[in-house]
Amino acid sequence: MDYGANRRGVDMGPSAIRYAGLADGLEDAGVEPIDAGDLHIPRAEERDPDAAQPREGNAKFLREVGDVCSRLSEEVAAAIDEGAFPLVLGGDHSVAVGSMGGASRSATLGAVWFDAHADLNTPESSPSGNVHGMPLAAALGRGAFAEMEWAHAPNLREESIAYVGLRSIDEREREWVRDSEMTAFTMADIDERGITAVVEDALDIATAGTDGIHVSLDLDWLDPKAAPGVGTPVRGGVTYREAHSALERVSTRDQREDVVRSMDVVEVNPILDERNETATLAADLTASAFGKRIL
Ligand code: Z70
Ligand code: MN
Ligand code: MN
Ligand code: MN
Repeated sequence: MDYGANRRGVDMGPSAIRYAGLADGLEDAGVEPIDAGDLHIPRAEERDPDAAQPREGNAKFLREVGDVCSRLSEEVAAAIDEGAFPLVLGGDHSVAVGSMGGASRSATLGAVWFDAHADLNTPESSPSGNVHGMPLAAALGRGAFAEMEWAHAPNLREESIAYVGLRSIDEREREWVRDSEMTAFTMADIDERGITAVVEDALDIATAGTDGIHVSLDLDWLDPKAAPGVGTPVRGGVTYREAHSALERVSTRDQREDVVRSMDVVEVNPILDERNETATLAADLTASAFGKRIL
């Protein structure tokens, strides 16, 4: 879906990631992929034109996002119940509310948030009205989200959320991240300590005292040179190699401790991409996260 994004086109992300060879990459990782297809999501134009206007504070298409996330949450919870691993392809990052809602239904959940952005705006604080800048606030039930049944994931533990690679943050978000129990590893931390140490710390934080973790990969986490096909590129992101290394750490930890419950891969925008390279990178990074290795 693209209801939560500021640019049209991320709704085509899943097609592009599939086309780029996601299933083959997962098989190379030793996984047997089952494509559960797409949720039916009416195009924005088919919706009430008023939905594109900010409402409920400053949030566009909020009811539409809520409807998708409710349905996604059911699918994710059902997949886990069946013993499968839910991998959610966005779409814009607001789908993560559904992923985390479903994954935390019968377990306490931590999260590792690979993203340039904090995604902690509320409808009240959002400068843009784009819900993809709000999924963590929604899942934590902050601000206006407290009243929204579809949003709040009660078993998501704030103290078990770690950002990795944060570098673009709004003024209110900065205060809230500082005051929160979450841990933020910024690009400065990665420069100082290296990607491996930072990701290991993030995994320690997310796994301590939880039943499992959600891994959320926003492709704008990477430097725009490596991932040009995103709606909100921010200079100074992680490199192709750092990203692979990070997701390899995730799979190594999961192979050892079986802690990863769910994952989403979001914000690939094929319209803005160059020769599908961002979608290809998304597929390759996902394969790394599931254990694909060079040798
Ligand atoms: C800004 C906002 C954003 C993408 C999150 C940016 C939000 N903080 N953009 N992820 N791709 O509008 O809330
Ligand atoms: Mn994001
Ligand atoms: Mn982002
Ligand atoms: Mn596992």
